[in-house]
Amino acid sequence: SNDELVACYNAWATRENASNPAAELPMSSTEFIFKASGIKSRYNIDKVGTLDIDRMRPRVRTRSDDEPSLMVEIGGIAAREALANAGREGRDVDFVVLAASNIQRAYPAMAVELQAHLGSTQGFGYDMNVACASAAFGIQAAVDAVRLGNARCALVVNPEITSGHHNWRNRDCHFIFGDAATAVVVEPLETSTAKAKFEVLGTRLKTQFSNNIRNNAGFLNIAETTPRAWDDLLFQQEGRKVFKEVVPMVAELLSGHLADLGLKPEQVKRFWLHQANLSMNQLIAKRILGREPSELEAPVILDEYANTSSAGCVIAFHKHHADFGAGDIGLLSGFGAGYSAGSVVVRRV
Ligand code: CO8
Repeated sequence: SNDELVACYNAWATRENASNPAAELPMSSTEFIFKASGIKSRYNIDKVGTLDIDRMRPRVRTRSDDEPSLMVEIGGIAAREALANAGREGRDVDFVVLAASNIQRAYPAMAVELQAHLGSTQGFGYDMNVACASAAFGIQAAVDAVRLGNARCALVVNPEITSGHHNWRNRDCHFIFGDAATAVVVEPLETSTAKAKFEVLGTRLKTQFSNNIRNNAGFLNIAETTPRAWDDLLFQQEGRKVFKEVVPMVAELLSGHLADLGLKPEQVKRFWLHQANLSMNQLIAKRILGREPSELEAPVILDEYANTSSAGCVIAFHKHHADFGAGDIGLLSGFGAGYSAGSVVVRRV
């Protein structure tokens, strides 16, 4: 909860200030967090380590090379649930895209490990990192592969262990992220055995370079001539600038995509938007619709989950699609670092 997180941060900041009064670290507050972001709580892969003021990061057990990786383990749980909903099993999968904000290791690809973990012996897999837009980018790759006949049962998995690359000692953003994993199955409509089918009417992606969300961790760190500070290897952002620049970019992308598909915004029953900030989501939906969105039109899951990076829009879809009837149209969108943004327009079959 916000209270637990704030208590931990404030205890740490108080101790730092006592040992170095010049530090003047400001205190965090539960009220600010909810007012500025709409977040009330988040899930965390290891709450104990994250709330330990001597550590303030999760404890992830170092696994042997023979054990499933953590990303594969949590991605596998989401994948199995998605496959069950689609009436499929792991062995049916012939394309795995593992798309997330940070990948646990360089190689072998996590997607290839996941493919084996699920019992698939056919096809191929690869990893992809497009930050918070990773789900939308992964879905486009899956849709294209299925459309071209390169895959018959594609799986897009987003294991987002954001707690491992987050700076829990930065008061301005320590509350933003949560951990989660999501998965989506993409197949040709004719052969799909899913109970609830959604036809993909179109996908559209956009990127535009910005340094306002950045993480400098990478394979060249060890070779760099000037070692980087520990917090330079974690998530960092200019939150205000992100807010101001990403809202118009995403609203324009989504409006343009709908127009090119011959759809009016009012024909869209639901916008499953990336869950980063409540007012950001409301503003994007308002720009597209030309009025305030209702809670049903742009559902929010961020209060419980916080920003789970690419998983957020898929969680919103997962929790808010059961009331769709045949012909109802929805739009899923992820956006974030890069900048990057994606739009996936679907119709319930
Ligand atoms: N408690 C109390 N006060 C605070 C706190 C706090 N915790 N934090 C800041 N304040 C204070 C500030 O000091 C400031 O005080 P003053 O006015 O006196 O200077 C005041 O509150 C306002 O601060 P801000 O201007 O920073 O506050 P905002 O209203 O802008 O809200 C947000 C901050 C919530 C961060 C907001 O700007 C926001 O949500 N922006 C959009 C961010 C966003 O969408 N980022 C996307 C990143 S995610 C992504 O792309 C994927 C990356 C990979 C994910 C993996 C992560 C580990």
